[in-house]
Amino acid sequence: MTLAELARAAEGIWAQWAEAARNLQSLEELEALRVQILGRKGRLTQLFSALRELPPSEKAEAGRILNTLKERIEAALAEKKEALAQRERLERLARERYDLSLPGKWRPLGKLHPLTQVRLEIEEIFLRLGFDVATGPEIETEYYNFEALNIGPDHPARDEWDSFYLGEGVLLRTHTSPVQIRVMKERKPPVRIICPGRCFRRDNPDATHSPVFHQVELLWVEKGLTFAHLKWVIGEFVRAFFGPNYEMRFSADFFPFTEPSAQVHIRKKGTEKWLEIMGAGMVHPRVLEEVGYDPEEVTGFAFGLGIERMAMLRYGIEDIRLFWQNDLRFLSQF
Ligand code: FA5
Repeated sequence: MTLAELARAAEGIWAQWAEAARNLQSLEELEALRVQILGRKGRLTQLFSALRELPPSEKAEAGRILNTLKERIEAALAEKKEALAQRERLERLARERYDLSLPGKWRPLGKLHPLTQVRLEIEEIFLRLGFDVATGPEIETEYYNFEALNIGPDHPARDEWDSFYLGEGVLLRTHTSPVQIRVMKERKPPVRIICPGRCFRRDNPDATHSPVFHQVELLWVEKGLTFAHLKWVIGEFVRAFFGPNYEMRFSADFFPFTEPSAQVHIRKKGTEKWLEIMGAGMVHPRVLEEVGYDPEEVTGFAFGLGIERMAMLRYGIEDIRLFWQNDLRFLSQF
């Protein structure tokens, strides 16, 4: 081969590259072309082998031609490679594009039952006032549910029709007051507790009565407590729970385990109707004696409020049965 032939062959290779490069569609095709020209048996590689046949005087010039060609082709290859890669990237992005107009998947979010929310809120208010939360069993004995609370055997509340009896002397507790007795028997004064829990009565279900309902009991026993302390605690609680737009009123009531006893009513300022929210009173001396406290030493007060009643007042719910129907249209509003 002569130098002139070699130079022509080199031009032919460039022409082949330029022609093929115009029609390249993919990185695979580009790689195949690279192998054809620069591979171990490629056209340019073979031309480098042909150098040997040239006379020494022409070798330098021939080498320069071939190296220049090799550099041009390599540079052009790299440029083409980048262009093809970019095109493929854009095509893939177009194919995999997210459709932002598609509606999202709706997953319903669980929430606490409104009665649980109200209970937790009541607990929080009393924890801030320095009360502990105590609990007791839902299955009680007549002793804790009635006797220790000064409710004699002939008291109407002991009638079978009011309570669910499970056996002789054993019943579902009708109020949370038995927890008072259990706690006082275990601790020495001062005692400052609240006891939230479920209660059971043979009440016919109607808009304001359910055979299963919840109460929060409060008990504070310490030296020197008076009815004024009771009023202060209840006032603080009503303000914290209902806000400043409600006012409260006490009226006389009777419970065998408190003396004196009171009912607490509240109403929205500017409205007519008072609603009873709890029974309350100073712990009866006989109850204090029953648990081993000295009524000359310490006094105490207690109240029991209905959680359903509080929730109904707060949210304007007219029928207590809504709490138990598990209708999501109702529950999801809270
Ligand atoms: C009691 O149960 C007393 N243990 C409260 C008490 C505690 C007084 C400590 C003094 C000292 P009463 O039966 O009134 O009292 O019930 C208290 C509250 O429980 C009522 O105001 C009412 O909100 C709620 N309640 C009673 N029965 C039902 C019922 N069937 N359904 C829903 N709530 C009820």
